[in-house]
Amino acid sequence: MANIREVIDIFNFKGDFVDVEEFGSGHINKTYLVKFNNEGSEQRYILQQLNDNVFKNIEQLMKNVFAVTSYLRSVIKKNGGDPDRETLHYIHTKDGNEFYKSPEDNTYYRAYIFVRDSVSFNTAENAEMFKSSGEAFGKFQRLLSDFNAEELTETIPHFHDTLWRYNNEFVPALEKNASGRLDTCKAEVDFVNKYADEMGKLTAMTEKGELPLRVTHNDTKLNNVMFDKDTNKCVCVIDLDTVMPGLALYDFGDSIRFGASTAAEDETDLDKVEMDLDYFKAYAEGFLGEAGEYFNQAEIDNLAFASKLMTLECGMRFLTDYINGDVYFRTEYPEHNLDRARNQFKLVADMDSKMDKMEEIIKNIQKA
Ligand code: ADP
Ligand code: GN1
Ligand code: MG
Repeated sequence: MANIREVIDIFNFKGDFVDVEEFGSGHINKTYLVKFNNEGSEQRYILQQLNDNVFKNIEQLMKNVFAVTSYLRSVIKKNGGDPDRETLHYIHTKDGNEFYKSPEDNTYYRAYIFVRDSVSFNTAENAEMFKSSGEAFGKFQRLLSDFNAEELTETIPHFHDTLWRYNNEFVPALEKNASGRLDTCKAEVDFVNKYADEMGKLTAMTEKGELPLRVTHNDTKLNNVMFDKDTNKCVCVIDLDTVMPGLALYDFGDSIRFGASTAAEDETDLDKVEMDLDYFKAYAEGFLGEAGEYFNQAEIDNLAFASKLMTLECGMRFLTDYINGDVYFRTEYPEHNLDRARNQFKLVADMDSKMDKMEEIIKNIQKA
């Protein structure tokens, strides 16, 4: 890793450097909070070392995020919003580049302004707050509805193609057993195998033209949206690395997976892990209130199923990474990925038992 102070000097931050610390709880990039003093007032920035094991083409990824943020800025401005606060504002390097590649070790860095007076959360404090995140991700999708998807490169191909991940990542991981851990997670592997028949449902419907491809965020967990620190209303959707053509259902489902759970994603007391139907309802109201008018009936009918599928997929990805020896997600201890997988599978089982109720909730929102 390059020296972080030297990296900070590469970017066009304003004022005098004060402090830098590691920040946030993302599983992919390495994030720093950087403080500057600009003529007596504190200016905060976010500096990130990009994960080039996960993102194979950083140049294209940065083109994507710049294309999306500059489009969003112009739409937000046209609608009378505040583009400086409602979308990410990237800081170029002093040489005018969009990112910095360290010649020492080929690591990649980028920077943006810390969204003013905002905070992110790993759990929503109440249903109202979670509803606000539904509005934010629904609005994000609505604002991008006329964005030309052909401008975007797929940063991670097959990102939410659950069956593809099963056949091309999960099954090969079992065969290779690179970490030698397979013996320790037999029950979890059986759990995934039991669901193999359901994994291809949404991709098959997409191929048949029943579900339209849209420009979607694809990583809609609660800590990828910033809330106003005083009002607890969402101000800005962040973490745009996976904005690609996808299904509205992926964005909905992934939010439910993370934010409608009664516990954190890595809670090990599984009795605490459940799908909260009030949170499910609140998010659905927020999301559909903003973007629902664009959705066809097949999309609406699969919102509950997609929540389960995204949870299953994420659990399968954690388990795959555990078996591969923790090479993808950041982990804090050796069994972290296994604990995350168990947690997600508990949630899948709970969603299965609540599927009728979840579908009923969606029907009632549609009727209202
Ligand atoms: P990762 O891909 O690792 O999840 P993120 O882009 O989501 O990285 O950033 C990690 C965390 O850093 C976020 O959850 C959020 O708390 C914080 N963060 C990122 N960008 C900003 C920003 N522009 N303003 C304020 N906080 C930010
Ligand atoms: C990762 O980057 P972050 O922490 O917001 C992952 C998501 C997973 C999520 C699970 C690029 O999201 O797909 O759903 O962890 N992002 C990538 O918490 O793989
Ligand atoms: Mg993130």
